[in-house]
Amino acid sequence: MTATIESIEELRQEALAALQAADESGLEAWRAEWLGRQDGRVTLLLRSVRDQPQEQRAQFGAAANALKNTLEEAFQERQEALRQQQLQDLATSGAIDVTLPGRPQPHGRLHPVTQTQRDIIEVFGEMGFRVAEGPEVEWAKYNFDGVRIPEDHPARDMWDTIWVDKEIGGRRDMLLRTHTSPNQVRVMEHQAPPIRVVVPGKCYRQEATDATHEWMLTQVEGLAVDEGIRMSDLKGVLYEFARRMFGQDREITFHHSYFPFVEPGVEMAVDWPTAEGGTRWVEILGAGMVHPEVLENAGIDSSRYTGFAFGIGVERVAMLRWGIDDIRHFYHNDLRFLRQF
Ligand code: YSA
Repeated sequence: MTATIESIEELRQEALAALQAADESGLEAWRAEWLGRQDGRVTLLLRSVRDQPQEQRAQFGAAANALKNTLEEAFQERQEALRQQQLQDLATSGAIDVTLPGRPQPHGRLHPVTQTQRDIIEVFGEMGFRVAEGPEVEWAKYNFDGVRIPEDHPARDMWDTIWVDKEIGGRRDMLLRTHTSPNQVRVMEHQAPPIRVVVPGKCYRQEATDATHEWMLTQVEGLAVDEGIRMSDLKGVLYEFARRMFGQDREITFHHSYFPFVEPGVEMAVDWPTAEGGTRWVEILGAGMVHPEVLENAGIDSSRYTGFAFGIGVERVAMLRWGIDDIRHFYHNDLRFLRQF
């Protein structure tokens, strides 16, 4: 039977009445019957537009489309009304108490070492240092040779290295980086002076752990290379960093130290009040003036440029900030500890 304009109105009434009568389980069947893509009654109606006499086609088509839109909207409304009704029923039957406050969602937070790493980067960022990153699995060429620790040199024993047991190109010289200093070379290979950069990241050493040593540690490497950079620039920058990190009252000391990639080399330590009322020094970083050979290894003219570099131990800084007496707390994943920060 060919539908007429009048029959469209009848269809509308029939469909809406059926929708009102449908419950949760009848809804889908209603949708299939009326709006189904293949043979829904409205779909068939739309398809029959072409069978209409030419002069009625436009009007018929518009009416059929309007019917489709009306039914789609009505369907959405009915679905929502049934959902509300269902909630209402649950509430009145006592199955749920809608007046109870919602359950709070637990919030995560940043790990104290991550917080400290970010704060360190921010302090240096304000002093003009940008951030770079490098790989945790590193080549010996960068971790050692590039910073003047050649093979068989006793300085390789400064850190017990975790090597990757894989031969590449006839050599086994891939390792978990022992420090962030290989990034000095990586940065200088790609950037000409002036350079001001900090490189954060995890490092790994075969360490016996104790209250101040972990086998996985976080460092923030710093490097500045330019014309006329001097030791006093290094001290000024590190003093400013310590003041911003620990406040005015914390005491800082520098003492001489040896690293093959600097000359001269220093370590910086911060005072730690002991239980007996005294203080002791906790070393937080190694630093120095970049050795000219390190500059030359990376293709920088050491007769023109000088630089300073440092490697800060992030866990140690976090310990000093918050008075944490044992580094091992950081990686035990005890929420009672981690929630305090
Ligand atoms: C020195 C001179 C430079 O021009 C640049 C960087 C450096 C630092 C050098 N690469 C280095 O790694 N020195 S270090 O072995 O003395 O470590 C630096 C800092 O990392 C230490 O002061 C300490 O704060 C931290 N650290 C070292 N071993 C650690 C550790 N923190 C926790 N656990 C360990 N096992």
